[in-house]
Amino acid sequence: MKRISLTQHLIEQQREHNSIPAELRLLIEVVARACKTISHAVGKGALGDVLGTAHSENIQGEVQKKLDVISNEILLEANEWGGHLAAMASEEMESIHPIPNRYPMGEYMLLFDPLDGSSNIDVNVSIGTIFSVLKAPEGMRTPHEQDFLQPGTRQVAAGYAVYGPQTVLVLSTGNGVHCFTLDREMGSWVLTQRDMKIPAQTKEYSINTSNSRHWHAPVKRYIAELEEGQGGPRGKDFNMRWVASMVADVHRILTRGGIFMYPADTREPDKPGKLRLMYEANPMAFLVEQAGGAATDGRGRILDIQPVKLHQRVPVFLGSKEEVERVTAYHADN
Ligand code: AHM
Ligand code: MG
Repeated sequence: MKRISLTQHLIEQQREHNSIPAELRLLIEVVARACKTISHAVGKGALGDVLGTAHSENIQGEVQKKLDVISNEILLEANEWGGHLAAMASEEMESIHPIPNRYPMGEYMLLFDPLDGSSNIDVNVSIGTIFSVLKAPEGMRTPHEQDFLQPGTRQVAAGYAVYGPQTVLVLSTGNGVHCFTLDREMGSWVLTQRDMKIPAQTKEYSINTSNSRHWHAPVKRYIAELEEGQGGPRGKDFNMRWVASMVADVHRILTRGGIFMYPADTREPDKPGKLRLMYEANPMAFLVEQAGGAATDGRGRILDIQPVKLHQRVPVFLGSKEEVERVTAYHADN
């Protein structure tokens, strides 16, 4: 098999589609390099003294794990000096991180969840990094949070890495979704799947059912129908999978289909769901749509949402198109 590296793939995409300017390619390669470093740190586990909590809280009031903090630092340091970015924003930082003025300022802005699936770190279950790339607004001099508040349709690239049995990087620059596997001996990303596609139909769903008593009626109805299986209105049996790392659940869906849901519920009306729009839902929605799937907040397309704040949360329904459309239609009925 001819091995195609990440660099070669990006250059070829640029030639074919003219969609990846050199600066963007550099940015993606730096993010990929940082993911390699994070993968290495994750892989050391107890031997690297990277497990456990960091005795600090992030902006969402969640206790940070040591690896959350380490991964955030790795991404910041890797991306600061290259000259391709104007600012960064992260799940782990309350405010945006403008590029220090000792470095040249670029035209892109990077958002990330440095280590998604934090509850799985200490138990050796797949975790990952999610990222989203936006362009800085025309004429921007000093970056502010406001400059990041662009709908997901404006993303120029998005991707995630999964640190699992294999370390993979899944990426889109708007011309399909492509998967790279880290060759641990060579230290390089090798293209292992071109054009990932999500089948429109599925028999697999993914939701944290421990919250079921709090769900709103449309979600209760949808899940009840799936659970009824062959004898119910859907006329077929469904299987359920919940890793509790969005990266791993989405990766399964990109590989073999399925629907992933993290709905809003009745508990806290001011907190619509758990996942964050700008660095979790938007990049995943971009990838899922690029792979032929759909992503909504139960009402409309996630990528069309005009963000109002950096750390805002959003209900998420994504994956196989027919299922996402069905649960979204149930919301409209309500
Ligand atoms: P995190 O970014 O703090 O790790 O939280 C996001 C994660 C998602 O990866 C996952 O889908 C979800 O939280 C799991 O939530 P739950 O604890 O309800 O299973
Ligand atoms: Mg996360």
